[in-house]
Amino acid sequence: MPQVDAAPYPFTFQPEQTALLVIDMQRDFVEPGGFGETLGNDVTLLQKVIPPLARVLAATRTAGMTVIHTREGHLPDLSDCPPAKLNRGEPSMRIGDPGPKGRILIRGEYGHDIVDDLKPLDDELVIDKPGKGSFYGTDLGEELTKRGITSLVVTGVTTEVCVHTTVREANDRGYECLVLSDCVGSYFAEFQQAGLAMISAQGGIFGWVASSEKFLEVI
Ligand code: C5J
Repeated sequence: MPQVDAAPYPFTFQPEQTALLVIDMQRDFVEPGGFGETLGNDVTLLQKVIPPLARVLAATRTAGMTVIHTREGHLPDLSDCPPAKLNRGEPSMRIGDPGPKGRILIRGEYGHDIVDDLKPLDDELVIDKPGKGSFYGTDLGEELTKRGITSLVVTGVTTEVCVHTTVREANDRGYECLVLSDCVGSYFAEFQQAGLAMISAQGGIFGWVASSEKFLEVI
């Protein structure tokens, strides 16, 4: 069985029972004019995730592993967006407002879609989620069960929000999660560091952490 040099100890996995999960690599989070920027963030900080993640994506496809993408966003009538989320943070523009890349965080808009360098293939599953976690309000759990997936290699943005929420949800559902440290990104350096440390602390309380280089060595 392949074994990745990871913290807090090596991560072993069966490639056919493992999926690469690419979380929310949407223009709305990583490019100017989207949701991330409306909350006051420097979105260019997330762009360094794209090259290593593109290498991992290519390698997992070549290895024949399952690849699943997620997108955070809402229906055009906002019926799946709780007022608490809509109003939080006094943003410069709200979810659903028209922005330079279309309506902010709305399904079907240009800004809501995944960046060109990480574009899903036609046969790859794309999960649209209304919340921060990838399991909440989606059929991700059923889709993983259908495919016999028991382990997840987790990538995407942002480390302390959607990546963390998803890893916690997955951990409670019994999945083994490996988070690739250079393939997840935060708008805050201190949250990136603490977010990764929290996953592998206490003997791997939520899962494992390794660099993409260590993962690529074994697939
Ligand atoms: C946020 C996400 N940060 N994908 N979403 O609101 O992490």
